[in-house]
Amino acid sequence: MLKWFRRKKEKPREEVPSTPPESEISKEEKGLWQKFQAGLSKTRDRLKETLGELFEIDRLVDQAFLEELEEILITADIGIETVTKLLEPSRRKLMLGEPLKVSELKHSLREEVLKMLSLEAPPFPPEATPAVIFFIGVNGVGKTTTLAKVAWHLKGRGFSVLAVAADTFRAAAIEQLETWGERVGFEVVKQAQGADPGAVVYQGLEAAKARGVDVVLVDTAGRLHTKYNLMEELKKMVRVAGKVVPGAPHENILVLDATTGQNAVSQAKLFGEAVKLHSLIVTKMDGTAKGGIAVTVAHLFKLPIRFVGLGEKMEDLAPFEPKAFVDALLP
Ligand SMILES: Nc1nc2c(ncn2[C@@H]2O[C@H](COP(=O)(O)OP(=O)(O)O)[C@@H](O)[C@H]2O)c(=O)[nH]1
Ligand SMILES: [Mg+2]
Repeated sequence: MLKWFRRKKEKPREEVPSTPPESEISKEEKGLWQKFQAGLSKTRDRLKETLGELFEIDRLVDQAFLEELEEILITADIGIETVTKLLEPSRRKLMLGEPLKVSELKHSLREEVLKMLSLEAPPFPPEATPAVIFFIGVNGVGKTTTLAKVAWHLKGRGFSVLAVAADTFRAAAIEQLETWGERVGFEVVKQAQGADPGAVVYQGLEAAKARGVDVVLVDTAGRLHTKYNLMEELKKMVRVAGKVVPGAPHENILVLDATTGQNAVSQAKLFGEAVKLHSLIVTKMDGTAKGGIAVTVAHLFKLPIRFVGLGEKMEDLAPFEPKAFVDALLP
């Protein structure tokens, strides 16, 4: 189990077997690992194709080699600033005139990526009852789908879940969440299309408190993140949540679509200016060769990645593990 997974309240001793059956854990973990690997295959293949030749012979690295490597990493959508940081130890060695072999550089690169991704993360779901989690991001990144996947994941871990349909712009958005609610098995608190999202949040959190629900997942609108209104509305929803449940929202998750590449950086910046962001979920990792964006945003904004989306079904969500990610990308 991941370090940041919060356990559902301990059951009385006698009810729990002293250790969970070994085979079950490894089977589950194996499945996720395979999914992770498969999802990242496009990014990995792209890197392999471009890095393969460069890394083929374990020769001494020179300036030209570093420059070429830099360019390749940038095309995998790791931003320039991040690439510079990743290659810093290697560049320093070269500048000092110390010999650096390709194998050493590879090792150093892996270590640096791992360092960037290994950010301390508080438990998930947050330790509050109800724990209130907002899903934030521009239209189409996968907020609603991801919310449903997270609901499924949390239910599997024994948490009760309620969803709030606070994207009230389109009737279809509310219906989409309801359909997921029926499929996965969670209640959706909603109002009519066009209703004040703050009012829906209020109603949803009151319902969650009354029912003793463990986790509330709030779906938000993502229409044009450059529009002032959306950001003001988001701020209002955050304020309302804090009034109903002290300390809420406990986690604001920015949902990013991996296929959008560098644009994800400006999305993180804009949303981060409006509300405090706590973590990331990167979706559509299954369909892109630009999985490197995850590294860039996590590094630039110091946001831990909770999960990655690897498809459209509810089980297509994998908890993010830096080591598994690095292994999958730079085997
Ligand atoms: N391939 C793939 N598609 C995804 C993933 N996550 C979401 N989608 C799809 O992206 C589209 C937009 O998702 P939606 O949840 O409606 O986005 P929202 O506007 O941010 O709420 C839908 O067709 C989803 O099925 C993912 O991880 N992989
Ligand atoms: Mg949506």
